[in-house]
Amino acid sequence: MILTRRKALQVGAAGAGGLLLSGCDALNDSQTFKDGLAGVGRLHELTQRAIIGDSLAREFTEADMSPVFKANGSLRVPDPAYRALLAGGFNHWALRVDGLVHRPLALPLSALQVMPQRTQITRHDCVEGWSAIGKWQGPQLGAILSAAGLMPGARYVVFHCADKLEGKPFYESIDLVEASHPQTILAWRMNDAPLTEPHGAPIRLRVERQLGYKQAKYIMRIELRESLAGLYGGKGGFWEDNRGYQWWAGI
Ligand SMILES: Nc1nc2c(c(=O)[nH]1)N[C@H]1C(S)=C(S)[C@@H](COP(=O)(O)O)O[C@H]1N2
Ligand SMILES: [Mo]
Repeated sequence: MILTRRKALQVGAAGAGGLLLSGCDALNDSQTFKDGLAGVGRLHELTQRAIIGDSLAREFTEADMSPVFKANGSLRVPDPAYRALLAGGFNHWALRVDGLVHRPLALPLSALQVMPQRTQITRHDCVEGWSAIGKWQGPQLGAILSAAGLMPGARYVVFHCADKLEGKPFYESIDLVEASHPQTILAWRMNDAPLTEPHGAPIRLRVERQLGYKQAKYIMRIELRESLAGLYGGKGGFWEDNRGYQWWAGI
């Protein structure tokens, strides 16, 4: 289904009203807490999440914004299909939302741009030892998931990206708690200008309570899944599969 402008406005209204209603079933299911308690990373996750609850990441003012925001990881996407979309100003691009949803979506950039927007000035922390404060704008991920309608089995939100690293497709994932957090947005604007290629055009994830490597750039498709097993290396992200980074990257 292609979302029209009118439909996108309805989506926005639905998203603002009841965030992720169908997601609550999955959240209340204690199976999440029975999964993999053995790992230290998991224990850290549960401890930290019990403390942070639904807290907001710190937001800053315009005066705090970094004069230079480093780009990291992929800076350019060689894939010919991506290059054609970029050359066309992403007018022929649509974000696919599929997997365990009642209504698979194909959302053009214009639809994402007319949904209710959130703007936030936050600090990005990369594990490689640098931070930068930038301004991000875009619709809340929760509103988009509400529009797609989560099936009861949906537990993870996977972001499939246009770039490859070391010949492997880049992907990342978060769970429904992070996905429905108010500061979790699909940013198409950075520092008051459309996202540039180095920073992830046409859209990138901002999941503000997590480290830099979770902030997936070049998102082409969002897939709702019950499990991360069987997807690439099975650990939920490129860095998790190939560098041993923790899936839970809470700051
Ligand atoms: N698709 C994709 N997303 C990605 C990466 C990447 O290489 N490819 N690198 C990650 C890392 S490690 C960081 S620190 C941030 C960097 O975002 P920036 O380039 O806007 O600074 O993007 C993250 N998201
Ligand atoms: Mo990073």
